[in-house]
Amino acid sequence: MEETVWARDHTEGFVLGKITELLDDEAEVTPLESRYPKRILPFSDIFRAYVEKDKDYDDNCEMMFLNEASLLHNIRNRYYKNKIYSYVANILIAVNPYKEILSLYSPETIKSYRGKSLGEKPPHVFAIADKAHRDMRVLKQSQSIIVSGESGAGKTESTKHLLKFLCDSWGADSGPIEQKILDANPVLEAFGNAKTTRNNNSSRFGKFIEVHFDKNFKVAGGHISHYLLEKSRICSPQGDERSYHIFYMMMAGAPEGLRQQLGLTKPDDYNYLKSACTRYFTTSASEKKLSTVQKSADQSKQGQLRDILLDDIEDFLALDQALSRLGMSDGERLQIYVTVAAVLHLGNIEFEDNPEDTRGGCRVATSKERSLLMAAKLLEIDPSELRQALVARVMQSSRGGLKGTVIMVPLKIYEANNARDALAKAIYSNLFDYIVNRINQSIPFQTSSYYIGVLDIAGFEFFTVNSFEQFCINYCNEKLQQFFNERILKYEQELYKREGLNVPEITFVDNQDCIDVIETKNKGILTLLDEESKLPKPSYTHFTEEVHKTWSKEYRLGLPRSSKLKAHRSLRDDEGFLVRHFAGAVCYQTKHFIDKNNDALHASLEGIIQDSKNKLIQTLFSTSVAQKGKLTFISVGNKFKTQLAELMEKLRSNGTNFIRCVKPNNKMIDQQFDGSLSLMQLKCSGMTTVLELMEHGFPSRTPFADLHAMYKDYLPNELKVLSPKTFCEAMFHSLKLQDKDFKFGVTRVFFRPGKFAEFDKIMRSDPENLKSIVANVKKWLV
Ligand code: AD9
Ligand code: MG
Repeated sequence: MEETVWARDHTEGFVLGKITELLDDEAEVTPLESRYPKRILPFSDIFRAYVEKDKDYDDNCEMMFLNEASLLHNIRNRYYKNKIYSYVANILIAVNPYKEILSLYSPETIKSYRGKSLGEKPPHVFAIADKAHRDMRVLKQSQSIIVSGESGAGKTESTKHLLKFLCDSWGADSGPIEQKILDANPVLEAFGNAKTTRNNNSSRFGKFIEVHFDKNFKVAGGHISHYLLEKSRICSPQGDERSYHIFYMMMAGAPEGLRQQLGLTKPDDYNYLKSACTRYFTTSASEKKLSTVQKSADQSKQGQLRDILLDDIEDFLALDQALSRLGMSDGERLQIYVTVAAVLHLGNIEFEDNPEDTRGGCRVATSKERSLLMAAKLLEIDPSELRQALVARVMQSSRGGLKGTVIMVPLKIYEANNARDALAKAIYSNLFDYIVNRINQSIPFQTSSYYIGVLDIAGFEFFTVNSFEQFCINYCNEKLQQFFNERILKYEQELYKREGLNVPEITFVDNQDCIDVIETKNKGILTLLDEESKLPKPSYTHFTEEVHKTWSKEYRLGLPRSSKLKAHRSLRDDEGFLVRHFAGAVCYQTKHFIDKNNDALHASLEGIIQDSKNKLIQTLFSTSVAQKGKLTFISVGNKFKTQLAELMEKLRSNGTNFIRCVKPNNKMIDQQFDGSLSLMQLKCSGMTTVLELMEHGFPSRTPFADLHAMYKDYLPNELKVLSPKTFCEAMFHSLKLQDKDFKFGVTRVFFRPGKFAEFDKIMRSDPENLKSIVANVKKWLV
């Protein structure tokens, strides 16, 4: 009755308490701290606790009891000691400290991790990078490092540290390849990152960065694949968020002459930036100084001040230099800036009803002529053609005698707005593709033996309203979760079998059925969406009905929840669907699925943009497939599905390392660990399931040879010559370790939770103790 336990708590995750009354299938727990109320909990919310004052563990598997409560406790405990990293076996958990931790990433630290086995030094991203390189050398196999976590959890920062470690440690002697790999980051961030409410530097695209190595395992080149740039942000960033950094950086940091040439004034003057938060715009040196002073001000205001840290002026200079080092000439850089500015001027073109048009068409608002002229000038297209293409579209007539002839259909104001936005999105996203391509060209590899690929892609997402972007990202996370299950859970159980250990099987939920609902060839949601888009009159309600009709018997698919419906009255049953993902159920609103799934511009716009005299614009649209008058459709979902399949194939043929990033609070401040928020993330990332598996299994394992190498120096010469396996048998026998605490497999020793630490402690204990152990070994051998 008096045993201390962890009891579930809504805010802390778990609190320590005593069981004060046992009921049928519940118990009453009285927390140790009186500020928490007594509670009655089912046994599934109560876990055994073993808390040693101030003790924390590098590897969560070393703990006595492996459960979600002790995991959370260890991570929290370490976080407050600035130990943000820990392991669950070979998986690294990284908690975002939201502050700089002294010398955590210094050149000395980098050096100290080079060539060290996992576990020899405190947990670190560097240890994972070093392991990946070692595995690549020893196993002669390319490696992946999968960095996951929700927005703001620290994926991109971890990725940068991994790349820095790899480039610093094995940078090529011959040229500045590694500098280019590192230069790619500020460029990608300028064009693909934005301030959101969750992260001031949020990546709005996914990436897989490959560092290639030659036959001597030195850096030989790099390659970046990118996924799903968020396009809606270009035209309509929400409330307190910003559009992509580059817009503000140019406005703040570009030389006066360039700004005049591009007609750039201040963010508030542009429709695409207006509604967003623009207060980081600093124009003068004195304002800049002010923000520098504020940087070092009161730490408690760190969250707000961090905003000011986004220093657009300095960032622009850094970007320009990075682009230049990546081999882009003055002319090419200018063309890039021109294109960015053109997007903003396009956004300022507004429309008004055209009283002269009897068919209800619109025209460019007279007051916005200047924006039209500026956009056309920068894009080097004919302004009257641009005007025409924005307010009307060409179509092939399907009527009687006119069938097949091309006709002009005037657009209503909202349609013209959509056409303008579609053009702006196409220009910007093609520019992003182009920049990634140019980076890839500048870090080519002639000889690549193997590579280490780092995946930095958004984790599972669910918001109040979820649309096509969330659908794609959650689909991706289903696939990654399946891969994680395969690699970690299945592999672990297969290892026990192979090594002949009798460990009970643990069941985990296979999510193949959920993936099927989304991607099955003929009737998956992605196919249904494409089919809808190809209809003469696509409609999201019809698409939604089709989804329900096709999948209504499948557990993974459901109607949107009624509670959600009430919160968003506009959402009717037939306007959305719910998917039961591995990490929870998400309602998707299908209203914009069809637009968001189509990457094609309407033919008139496509035509004029292809006629541009501007070399860069020509390149951006050189691969277009539009034919005059024909409805075109380029499926975003299908492209992503193909990209994802390629990525999964790479991941499956590589060795794998996982880094799970955790965001400790939503305020983006240091020294605050929100228990239930962090626990949720540990659950979503599969960490609690792994621990459950380990609880019944043997989480620490070491090959006989490694144990022998580790401890032989503690032994007298005559025992050093023992074969690794005999050595281990002799040691374990002499130490009188209990049989249930370890198992001998075919190639290695397996330890029950917490027992490896015990073994290590004895081996490294005082010499007198060791002497008696050695004497025992000798006796056993005789
Ligand atoms: V998103 O899905 O792109 O929105 P990420 O990439 O997971 O997200 P990011 O790496 O951008 O998050 O981290 C967010 C912020 O947390 C950074 O801008 C830093 O201010 C802070 N951070 C993250 N990791 C560290 C760290 N190891 N040390 C110090 C950190 N600060
Ligand atoms: Mg990121």
